[in-house]
Amino acid sequence: NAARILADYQASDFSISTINLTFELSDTATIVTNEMSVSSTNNNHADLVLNGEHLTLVSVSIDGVALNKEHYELTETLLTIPVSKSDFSLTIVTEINPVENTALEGLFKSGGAFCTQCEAEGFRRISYYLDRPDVMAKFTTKIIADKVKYPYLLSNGNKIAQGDLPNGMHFVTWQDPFLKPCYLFALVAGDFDVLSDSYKTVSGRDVALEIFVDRGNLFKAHHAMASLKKSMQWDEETFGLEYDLDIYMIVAVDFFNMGAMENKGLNVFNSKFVLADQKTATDTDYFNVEAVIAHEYFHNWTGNRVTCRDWFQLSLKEGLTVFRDQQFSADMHSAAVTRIQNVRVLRAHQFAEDAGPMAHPIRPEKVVEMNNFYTLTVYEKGAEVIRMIHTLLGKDNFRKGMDLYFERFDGMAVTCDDFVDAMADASGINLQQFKRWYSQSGTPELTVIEAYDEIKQVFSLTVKQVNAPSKVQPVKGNLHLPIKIELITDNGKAQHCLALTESEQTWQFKGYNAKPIVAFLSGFSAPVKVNFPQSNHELATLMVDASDAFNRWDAGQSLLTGYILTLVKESEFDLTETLIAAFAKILASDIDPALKAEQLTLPSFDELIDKLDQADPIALLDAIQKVRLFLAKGLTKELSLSYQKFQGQDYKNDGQSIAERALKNVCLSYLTSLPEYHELISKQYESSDNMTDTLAALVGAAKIANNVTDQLMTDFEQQWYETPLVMDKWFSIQAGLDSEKVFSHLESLLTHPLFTLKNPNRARSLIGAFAQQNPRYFHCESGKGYQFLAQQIKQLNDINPQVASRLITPLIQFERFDSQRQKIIKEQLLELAALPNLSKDLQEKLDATLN
Ligand code: BAL
Ligand code: ZN
Repeated sequence: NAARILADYQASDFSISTINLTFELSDTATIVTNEMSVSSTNNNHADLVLNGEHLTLVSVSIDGVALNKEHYELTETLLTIPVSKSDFSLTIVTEINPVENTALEGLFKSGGAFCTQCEAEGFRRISYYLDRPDVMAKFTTKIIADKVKYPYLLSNGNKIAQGDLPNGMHFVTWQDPFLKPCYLFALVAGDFDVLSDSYKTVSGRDVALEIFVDRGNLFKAHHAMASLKKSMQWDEETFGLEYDLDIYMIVAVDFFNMGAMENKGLNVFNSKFVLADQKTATDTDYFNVEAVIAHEYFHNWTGNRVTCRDWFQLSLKEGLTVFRDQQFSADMHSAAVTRIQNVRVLRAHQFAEDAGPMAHPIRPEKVVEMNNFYTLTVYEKGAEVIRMIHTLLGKDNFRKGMDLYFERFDGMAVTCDDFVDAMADASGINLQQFKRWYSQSGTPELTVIEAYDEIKQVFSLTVKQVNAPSKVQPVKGNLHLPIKIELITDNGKAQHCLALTESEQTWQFKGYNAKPIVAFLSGFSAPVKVNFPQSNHELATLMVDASDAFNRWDAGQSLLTGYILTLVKESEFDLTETLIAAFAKILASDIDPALKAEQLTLPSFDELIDKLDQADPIALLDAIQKVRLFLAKGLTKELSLSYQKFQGQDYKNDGQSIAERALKNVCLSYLTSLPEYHELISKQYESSDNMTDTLAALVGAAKIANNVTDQLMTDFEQQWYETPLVMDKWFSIQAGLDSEKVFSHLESLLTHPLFTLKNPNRARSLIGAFAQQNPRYFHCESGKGYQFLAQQIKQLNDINPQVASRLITPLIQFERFDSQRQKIIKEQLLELAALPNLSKDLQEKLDATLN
């Protein structure tokens, strides 16, 4: 399990110009014939060393001459071939077993269909190859399979041949005209319903659009299709980027480790991010389908046309593409609400990752298992870094930078430095210091100090930055970051964008005849933690007066956070009416109901635990619950009015209706924390005509955990037994049961006929949901919650190491909790570390945590 190091990068000694693949598909013995044109790129006379794992080698030949076993060396992961020519044709035949491939990397079966996942290093489970993103070839793929079972045979690019074969077989041949690395290869074979449409690009080319779904699900693909067309148009309008093939295909599968995959011309999607209809998908599901469709589509330029030189550069395509999908969502919906939701994810989860044992810069420097680096840091913090470039350069310069990036690097595999250099060169703005964001891990902490000189009428703002050293990076430099602020007085408001580059800087603002109130970090202009003690009065003013919606929301969150954290320390502390008054004002205002819903939502357990040192999680949960009850009691009338106003309306799928449902369901969750309102839960459940309202009622039911809960769960199960994505919701809600009974439920759910660890969505829906959404029982003092998770990870280690490695996150971040809990978790981690067949995915994380 040797680590790979960024600094060791070397270009390949060989290039592959074309690769012709033939797949003879069979469940347990698929034959892959791989003919490559190989050339030496230098005069090193090196051996050709190909990656390959879980393969049975059938034959190797060079220029048509078969090699004997003595002519090459074979290990579990490499095929080494000494070569004497500089240009040759290499043919390798391998046999693979898709059915046994429960890791879901390479070629595997999802339900009845064959499909592939090659990023990051899955192609080596299909054939021996130079499995690295900087080796780019022209792919031709012939697929042979049973015609009845697999009427659709798909791969990248354009269909160039098809026909029938003896014995009920048929074939299709595809050719991708674009050079690509093997991680973008895809193959799908199955029987589907197809939703077909088309898109005329801005230059007038017709592109066929096809979405493949399980038979019977066609009516659930329309939202995905509409999202695809919006994405294509948005990328033309925003970045001048047009689609480049004649066909764009999306296939939805139920067994998938990731959300989706941007294979050239043939995206493979987790069905969770394709299928949506009123009855089965929530408003959040609709939003996510659109965002993921957009994300994968945007990769066609940022990822496929320009790809990564090596996997350390993953954020080159992921940070940039997340930024692009966030901007798209902001344009399609409320920009403010979209931004707030991005920030919540960052604060609740990315900050924890960046403070934990697996902390890494957005461009990691050392990797054992690449799959461990598809992280919130590379994706979400990576997107924040791109956003800061956007802020520092401005929209127009950013666009110039993008244009220059494509002009320089189209068709190439490049680095994060290449991207930043294009941005700097196009704008004339120096980004040398800014590049530290790519090499330093950890969340910077800013401290803000105000001073007001009444006589000179000058207001000063001092900002200090601390980039705390970590084990891996004992010395960190100052970062360059944009700080947007607004100064608010009775006379008006002024916005500024400050560039912080030093450890401490002071800015002076003249002509203030009173101390202004500062709205700091407008739009969350940098991914930092802020230490800026503002009075409750100031926060209450900002909640209403700040121009920026993020600032208004954030002020409310700070006010709530202050109360909750005080209650953790002093459980007898009396909450004040300030809080009630501030939230009553919000409820009575006429702002966007979706924004209101965000303002009324308490900071999450994960956001708050980040602000405490070695906390007792139960004390924190009790404090959150006290504030929730205090607000519910103090605002019963207002909450009830808002609830009634929007309850019982017929379902509509427009922005206003979605916003109203969001607000209504936040009101429901407050109200049902009071016993006299419990009846709302079954009433809403019975009358609901959409999944958002049904699910909100069920979440409420899981909180009250009584016999109504059981009735509703049984009813829901009977209704949705045949619909996997809805049953995932059913498993999740039960994992969130707010009662000691959750442990017996979990045990029986593990033996439910529909439960299987082999399906990642299902595994996450029960085990992930318990660990992430039921903190009270996950962290219960006995350690039962931790033991449950560790037991499941043990099994997943053999079945699907990627899923196991993702689920272990809350355990490896154990240093956030009190010493007793740390001790129990550590015991579990040590047991896992002693597993005989520990995957390198888990090994890497356990090594980082325990050493
Ligand atoms: N490239 C892996 C899936 C995604 O980020 O789109
Ligand atoms: Zn991506």
